[in-house]
Amino acid sequence: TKFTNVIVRRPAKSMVEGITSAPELGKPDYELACKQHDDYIAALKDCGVEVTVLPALEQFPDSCFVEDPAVVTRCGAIITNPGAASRNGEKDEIEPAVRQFFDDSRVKHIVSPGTLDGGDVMMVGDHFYVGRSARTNEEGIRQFFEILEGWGLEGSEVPLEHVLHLKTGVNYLEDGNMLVSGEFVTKPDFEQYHRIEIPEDEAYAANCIWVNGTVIVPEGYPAVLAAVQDAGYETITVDTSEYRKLDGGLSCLSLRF
Ligand code: CIR
Repeated sequence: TKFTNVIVRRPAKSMVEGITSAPELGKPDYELACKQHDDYIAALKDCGVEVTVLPALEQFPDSCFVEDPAVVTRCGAIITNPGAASRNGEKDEIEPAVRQFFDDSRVKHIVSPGTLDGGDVMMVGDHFYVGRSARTNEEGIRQFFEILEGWGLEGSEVPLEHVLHLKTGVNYLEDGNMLVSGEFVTKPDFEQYHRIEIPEDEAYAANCIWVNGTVIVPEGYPAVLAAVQDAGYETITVDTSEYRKLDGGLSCLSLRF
């Protein structure tokens, strides 16, 4: 795998109204979130990708989490049907951006009653693991696999118990290495990989991203940083504290392809 392009979207001031399961962390600070977003873009550029920066969308408080309304593969793009009502319209906003990179014939859609969030999709080569979650339903997964098969790719379903999205707790770092936390430590689906187990008190940092040999790690998780470096990766840390307040991590903030 090698990524050439990344799409991100600037956070909106309305992000303070974004969906969260952790209101006790407080509301995000918009100014700080913008600074962290700048740092995120800089880190991606350091990994040698071209970054397309889309403008903020005030009408969608969670729209900086561009990973959810689309899944981009080496064969084509899938515009999803996001499972949260307040986020569903983000699909129409991401589509024109994705179309800049793909011909019409290579852009497909998940349609109702199927729902799917890109945060539930983890790419491992030509295999795509899809979490069945509160956001991603059986019909959404069925449509997703049908599209993949049309491109000669394949997928398998992973039932989720505790996490919002699949990639909340498991992320592939290429080279057979996978970061796993919580329920993913013991799932048979991932037994075949070299699993780097994350301590519970650093579970948030299971959401790291591999970008062309470098792994971007959230700032403030020393055990995870050391484990990733021990696995042989160059690392860059980026503070994502304001996105964490909305259950968002590093992967959620970009589409990488
Ligand atoms: C949401 O609940 O949809 C947002 N507040 C967070 C989305 C995180 N996205 C992701 O894990 N891919």
